[in-house]
Amino acid sequence: MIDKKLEEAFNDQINKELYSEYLYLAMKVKFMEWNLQGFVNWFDVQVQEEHAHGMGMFNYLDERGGNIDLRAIERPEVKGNTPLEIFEHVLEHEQYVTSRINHLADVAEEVKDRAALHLLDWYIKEQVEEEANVGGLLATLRLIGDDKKALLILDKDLAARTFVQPVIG
Ligand code: OFO
Repeated sequence: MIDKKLEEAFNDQINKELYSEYLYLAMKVKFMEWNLQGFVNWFDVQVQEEHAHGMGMFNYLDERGGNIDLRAIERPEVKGNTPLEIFEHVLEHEQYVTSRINHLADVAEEVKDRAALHLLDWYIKEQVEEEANVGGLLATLRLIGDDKKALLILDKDLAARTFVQPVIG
């Protein structure tokens, strides 16, 4: 059994994780247009991670006997016309997601659901990693500035990123 208020908060967050998947897919399209294949790969991995985050909560709600309520996914709007501006948007989005995960943990605390808090610890740590990763990339992009050669070297590096199915919880 899961508290109705917490069930609602989980359903809302499933939608936000799937929106993140959709947003990163839209950002990937921008990098496809610029033929920056390493960045395209980076977003491919990000898309899979967001899907895994959403499904982690989907499966958890099911396991706890909650009702899964899938909602419409908003049309993604990519802000920015350069790699730097797009990554500024990525960081802003991840900071927003962190605030929503914290809100979810607040609700779990309010209804004294220790099991949910245990699961949410994983998501809280994951958000620290997400923000650190994106923040690092953003710092590199700021350093690169208008240097196209350096951008292509970074693009090559990003081609090496691989998706590892996370063990959530
Ligand atoms: Fe699911 O971590 Fe990004 O949004």
